[in-house]
Amino acid sequence: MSMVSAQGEQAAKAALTALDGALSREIHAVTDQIVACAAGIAAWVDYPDEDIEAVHPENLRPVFVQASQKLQGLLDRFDAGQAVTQGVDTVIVGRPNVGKSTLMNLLSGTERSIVTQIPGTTRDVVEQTVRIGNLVLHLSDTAGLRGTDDPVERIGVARARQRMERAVLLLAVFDSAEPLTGEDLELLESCRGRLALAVLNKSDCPPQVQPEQILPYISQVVCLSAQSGDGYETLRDALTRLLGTDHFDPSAAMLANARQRDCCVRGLQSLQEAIAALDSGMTLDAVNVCADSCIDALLELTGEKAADAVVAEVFARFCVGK
Ligand SMILES: Nc1nc2c(ncn2[C@@H]2O[C@H](COP(=O)(O)OP(=O)(O)OP(=O)(O)O)[C@@H](O)[C@H]2O)c(=O)[nH]1
Ligand SMILES: [Mg+2]
Repeated sequence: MSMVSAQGEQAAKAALTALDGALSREIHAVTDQIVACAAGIAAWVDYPDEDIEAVHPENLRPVFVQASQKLQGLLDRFDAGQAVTQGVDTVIVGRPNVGKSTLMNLLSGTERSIVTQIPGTTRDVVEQTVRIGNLVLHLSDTAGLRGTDDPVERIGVARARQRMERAVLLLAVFDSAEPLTGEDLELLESCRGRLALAVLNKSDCPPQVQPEQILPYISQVVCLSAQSGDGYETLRDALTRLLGTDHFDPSAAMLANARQRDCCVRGLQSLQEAIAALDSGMTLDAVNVCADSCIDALLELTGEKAADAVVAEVFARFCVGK
């Protein structure tokens, strides 16, 4: 299914890799280590009379820690992989006339949005999927954010705010040829804590805004002229850094979908519980319960121990014979 819905060549490669088994190799490597620990503990605990090698918690801890790091790495890469294969829901926001639609047109390489020097030009949300570097962005160009009495524009502004709420990535545009306004500061406030990139547009004009004014709110700031395209590469590089796709390696092991991600999250949680159990001096029995649930989650991930729910979902989503 990932192959079918893959967008772009990187995406196709990433989807192929998932089928190719890089992921399964990585998960097996982790699983094998945890299984070895669990078996060692079980044998030692269950057969006290036999001559079985003692299990020392200090030997288990580094194995669990290393396994957690591997799973965490997979989870981090999943987010970058999503940006490459599925695309990122992105909204272009800013007060009227800062150049949002000009930016939309630059990124899409077409005259997708209407551009005029009249503030309040864009009202409807204009959508376009674009490719920037190895990223796919689902862009929405929106009405300029401001209070207005114009009933049509008000609807546009309300739609812009809605889009902003649900977007994954915000491209916050500012007119660097004018000092920041109250509307700009309001926007900056609402970008706090969000995945956001600030574009100081109109860099072809003498600057009235410095990146330092933006940085307390948004950590990535790019100076650009949407009109001339100057600064496009800087924007592209900042975006790939922000979304973690700058060193994205399509041949590396990658979780392919939300179900696999969920298994990985559960596996990681169980490992963290196992480490906490070790650290608080709980019995090895307790540690083994955590190790077992980690193994279950990872086997479910690779499909070796498909829970009934998974089987049901597979039959529900794919055209396979029962
Ligand atoms: N000098 C200069 N002018 C620009 C640049 N980008 C946009 N403009 C001009 O700024 C004006 C507004 O551009 P738009 O792209 O329509 O701005 P907007 O943010 O979409 O405006 P609304 O839709 O009204 O919210 C137009 O006259 C553009 O030609 C730039 O990089 N440099
Ligand atoms: Mg516009």
